[in-house]
Amino acid sequence: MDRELALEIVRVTEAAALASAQWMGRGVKNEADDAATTAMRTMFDSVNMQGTVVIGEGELDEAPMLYIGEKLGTGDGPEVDIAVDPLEGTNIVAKGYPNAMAVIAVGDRGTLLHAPDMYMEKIVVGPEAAGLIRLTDSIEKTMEIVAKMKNKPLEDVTVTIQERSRHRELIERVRNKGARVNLFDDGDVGAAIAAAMPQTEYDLFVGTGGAPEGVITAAAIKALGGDMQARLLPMSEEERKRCKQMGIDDPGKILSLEDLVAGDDAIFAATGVSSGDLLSGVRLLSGGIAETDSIVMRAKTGTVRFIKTHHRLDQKPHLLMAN
Ligand code: VTB
Ligand code: MG
Ligand code: MG
Repeated sequence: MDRELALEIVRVTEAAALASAQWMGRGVKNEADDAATTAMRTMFDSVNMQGTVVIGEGELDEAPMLYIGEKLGTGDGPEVDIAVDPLEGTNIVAKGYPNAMAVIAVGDRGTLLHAPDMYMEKIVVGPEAAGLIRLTDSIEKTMEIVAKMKNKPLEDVTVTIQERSRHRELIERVRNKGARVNLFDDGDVGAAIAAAMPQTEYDLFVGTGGAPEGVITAAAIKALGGDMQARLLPMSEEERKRCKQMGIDDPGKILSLEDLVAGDDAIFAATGVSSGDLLSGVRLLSGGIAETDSIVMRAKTGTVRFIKTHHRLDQKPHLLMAN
């Protein structure tokens, strides 16, 4: 993959974020998702690559664009796998809540796990505790490891968990151990990455969320030098069959960061739609100017860029499909 590809990919997440932000707080999620997906699909056409969607909006028969197997890019340039979530947090945007982003992960052909759309257990830490965490360890043991490696008392350790009834016991155990809990409603990609970044006050991410989101998250964790383990959670015979179809023979396997994203290179890009732990959302300023905050990182070099961009919306009419 060329260095330039990372910056090209940010233009794509920016376009998706700008388009979906028009739908912020309007109470309708499909329109917000469609706007993000259409803008992302349109922008991909100009990117110099031979891309194939491995994680997208669904199968060919259920999604009109960004479906699994769809070819993206100019047809020139590197052969890459693409994982997208054009609007990570559709409910969030509909309700006007924080933490929504447009996200993309790119890897060399064959490096991204073809994760089916089902639940996945995940644990994520930053570089300090890399190589030391196990999904199968108790949460108490994991917190002790993180506290020691980050050189802080256990009561200062902050654990990020999605607020769901399935996490009730987990949350209780973190509190009983004396650590702090950072709950969020939706959007576990941003929440998990924030827990692995040195610039935030969060130390550990645990819980069950989407499997596609897990693979996208892993690309970022690789670039940050953090660590992640995961396990698919098929809940039915149909979901187990789906794993087999996607080439996953043992769905119960503990997946390492390398299993999720193989090799030494991957690109992750995200643009905030509504403000969250990782990024600020799209600001619609006066005079037809919009400002976006994005993050783009590349595993090969470990470079992390925060990009603030001013957009003249009157000169980008193709991105404004909302009204
Ligand atoms: C998860 C999480 C996502 O939706 O998939 C979640 O990975 C779905 O969980 O970030 P529930 O079924 O409990 O709602 C998100 O939060 C948003 O897509
Ligand atoms: Mg989505
Ligand atoms: Mg999502």
